[in-house]
Amino acid sequence: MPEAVFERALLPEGWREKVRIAWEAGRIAAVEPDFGGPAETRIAGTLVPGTGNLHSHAFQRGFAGLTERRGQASDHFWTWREAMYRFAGAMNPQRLKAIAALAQVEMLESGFTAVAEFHYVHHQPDGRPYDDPAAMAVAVAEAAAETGIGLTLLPVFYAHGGFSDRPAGEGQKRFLCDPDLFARIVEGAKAATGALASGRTGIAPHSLRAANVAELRLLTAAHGDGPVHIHIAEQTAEVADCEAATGRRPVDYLFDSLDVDSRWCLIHATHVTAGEVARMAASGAVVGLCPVTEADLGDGLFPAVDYTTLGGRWGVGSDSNVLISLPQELRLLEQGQRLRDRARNRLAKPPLSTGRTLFEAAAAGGAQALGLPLGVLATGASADFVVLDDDHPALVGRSGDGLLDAWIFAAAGNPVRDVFVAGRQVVKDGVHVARAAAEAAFAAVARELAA
Ligand code: NGQ
Ligand code: ZN
Repeated sequence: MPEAVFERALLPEGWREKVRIAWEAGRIAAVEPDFGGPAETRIAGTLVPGTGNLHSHAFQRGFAGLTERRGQASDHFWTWREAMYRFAGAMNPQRLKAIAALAQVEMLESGFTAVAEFHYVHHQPDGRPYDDPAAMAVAVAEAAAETGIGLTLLPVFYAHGGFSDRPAGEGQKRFLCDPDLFARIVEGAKAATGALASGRTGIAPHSLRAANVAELRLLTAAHGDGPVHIHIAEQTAEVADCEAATGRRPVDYLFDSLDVDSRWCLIHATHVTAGEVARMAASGAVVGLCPVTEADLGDGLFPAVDYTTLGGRWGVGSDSNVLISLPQELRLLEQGQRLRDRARNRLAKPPLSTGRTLFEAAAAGGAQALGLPLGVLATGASADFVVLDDDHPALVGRSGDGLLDAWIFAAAGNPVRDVFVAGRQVVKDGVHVARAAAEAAFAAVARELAA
């Protein structure tokens, strides 16, 4: 059985030293702090659990930075979406695999050990399914097999262009499914993730705009286990459309229509009333916050102080992958609340520091949202390890919670040194073992798309 003694580790009970961890078949078999015996492998640095990235559209990594010009008097989410649709039109399985692999390499190097891929570009450019209707989903799983990242694959159900079953637009035809075609894509995704060391399949009705309540009921019943993710209340226009169509705001409408429980992950949930905040917090669902993308797209600020005060669960996602970084997501989440409130340490739960509070909440919420046993260093959990180099200039001289604070709030470089997923080392000395190959494949696609 492989084992290692880590100099220091964040266990469920807190910081411990000389922690022996043994693992078997990808799962932690034993955790023993204050280990005094001999050890073949001693790993210096500070061990923390792997965090699940609960929301990604991998292909969007390929157009990061391409929408930073104002094309008209007012630029906003919906104009960005038009540009994003044009980019999506150029995807095929081979390009998607290359882009997803680089995105996953960057996720792993930043401290994420698994990703929930909210996957909706299913069909050929003219809207016809590929011979294997799951070909695009399989491409994401093939990237994960190469990078070693844990993968919760979430095939997206997309049927309408807006509330009241408005017809889908031209730019959306690659996304569209009826429930039968969708079920075939889910089957393909299950086969592909079943072959991974850390894999899972769930479902993702895209939004209340793209899936109606009857479809939501059908899908959640037909795919009776595994995570259910949905985009909700990200933009004020979406809230207004929902109110016009249903008489209710999106989160209230969802909760009035379905039994929203811990299977659910509500992506963004930016525009919510106090009543909606309380309903979400009481439900056991995870709110999927994507602060880097939400800032980039001008979405608005989630009321995280109110929500966490009520015990609401949350995690973070890199979403548009405009910039992939676990610490940046956590930092921006906290900083948004500080800017609004003109106060500091808004999300801390003393005596824990802000960094520790953020890190542990995102690790727990990410694991729940992905439906994978990560985010904790305990027997039975996935052997997902992130080792911080505490000799790095950003961390040197810090200890305990101070290491997490320095990593999240004050590190210019990247102090993540080693990363293991399901017991397999994928990042060594800060660099993914397949980075060179992933960069080369990505560069070929990026040049092709720019030509
Ligand atoms: C998406 N992304 O599906 O990629 C969405 C935009 C939509 C973000 N919201 C499209 N970040 O919501 O209709
Ligand atoms: Zn999204």
